[in-house]
Amino acid sequence: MRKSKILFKKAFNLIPGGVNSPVRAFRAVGGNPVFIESGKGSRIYDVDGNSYIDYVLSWGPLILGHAHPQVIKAIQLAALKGTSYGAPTPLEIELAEMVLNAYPSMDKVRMVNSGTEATMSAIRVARGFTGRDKIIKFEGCYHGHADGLLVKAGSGATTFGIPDSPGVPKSYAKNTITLPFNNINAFKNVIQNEWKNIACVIIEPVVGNIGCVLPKPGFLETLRKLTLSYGIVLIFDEVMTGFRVSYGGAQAFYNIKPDMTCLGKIIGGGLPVGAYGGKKEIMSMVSPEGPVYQAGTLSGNPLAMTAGIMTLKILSRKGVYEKLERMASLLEEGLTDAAKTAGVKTKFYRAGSMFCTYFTEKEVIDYPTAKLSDTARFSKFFSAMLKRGIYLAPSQFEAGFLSLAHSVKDIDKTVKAAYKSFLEVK
Ligand code: KE4
Repeated sequence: MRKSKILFKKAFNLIPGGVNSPVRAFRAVGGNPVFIESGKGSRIYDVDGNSYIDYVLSWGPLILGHAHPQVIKAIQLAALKGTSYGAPTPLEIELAEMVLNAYPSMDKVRMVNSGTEATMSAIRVARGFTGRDKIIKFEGCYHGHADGLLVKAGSGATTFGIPDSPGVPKSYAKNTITLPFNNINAFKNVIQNEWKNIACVIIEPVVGNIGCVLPKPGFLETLRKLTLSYGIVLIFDEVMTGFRVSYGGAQAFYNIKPDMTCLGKIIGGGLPVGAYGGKKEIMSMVSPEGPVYQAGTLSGNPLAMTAGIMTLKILSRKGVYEKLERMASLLEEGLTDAAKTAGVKTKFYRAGSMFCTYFTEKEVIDYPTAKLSDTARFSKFFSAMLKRGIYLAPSQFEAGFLSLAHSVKDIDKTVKAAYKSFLEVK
């Protein structure tokens, strides 16, 4: 880890915390981050020549694995023609058609450059469409870093939000109501008084930002029913679950039709893309068609569109999600058995090929129960696995991901490393 250490020291003097996104700094698990030189298939290679089986996959986008030859080739050919025009291209139509075909709840979709931009814009459109100011989010759900979303549950009956980060004005936070995930009564209590002020509810249908927390049966369905009856826009933040838990995302997986959907990660095939879309009566509010402003220099840029189109083309092939399901269930069985045999109490949750191993013996159904997990033990496990060439998400409260490039051999190596690592942290 010598070169990584030197690079981290240097980076620290130039970039806040030495990283361009906080979770990469390994603060939650201790030690120094490894600096990556390259990736290929299921593996990444650090600057010191170590190789790792990668379960982070750039936090979800690389569902085909690193440097997929057809994606790389497509990007190379597109780049030879130019990188960005700031003018419409046929590629944007092609990706929009693929997304709308996969998400029938959406009539129209706008490309942006990140998941944050997608959720921030979707909320503005929902406010413009309803003329209402308040939004509801759920504890533990992360929707990017727009001010109104960095808000935690406030005290008091209507749980007015309080800023979850310095720099977020109280005036912004007070328009965000944060409720407990999987608690439909808390939701009912708030909307019966507040509904006429609430523009939208935004939710991660499977919460990947506290690990992997599944919706209780009926929770999403009741949210859908109640938001419909009160004219509240239901936004599914599928930045992580879109094209991940199934080709049609969590909304297909759970058969729920939201009013708006946010996407990102996988639809960019490893390049920066976000997207938001929904019913035509809502999306007709978006400039220049409607009065709600939203724009972006590189939105829909040809390289990102090309990478996304090729990625979705490969994902739409027969048998792809069945293969991901087989590998994910093999990993689930292996890790669960390894922990049990080693005598370590864990809970494993999975939705398609996103998953999380919590170091706890209690069911994890929301943020408070996730926070009961033993993060110190997770950190030791993380380091023990890294030492054995397995690269997990450097936080107990992040999801892990599989790609089409992960082999049975990779899973086997991972399970063997996990057994030894569980023994080590026992
Ligand atoms: P970006 O702005 O990072 O592209 O997307 C924000 C976002 C929105 N919605 C959901 C459900 C998300 O998971 C994310 C981003 N996810 C994190 C991982 N937990 C990205 C990793 C990071 O912040 O570095």
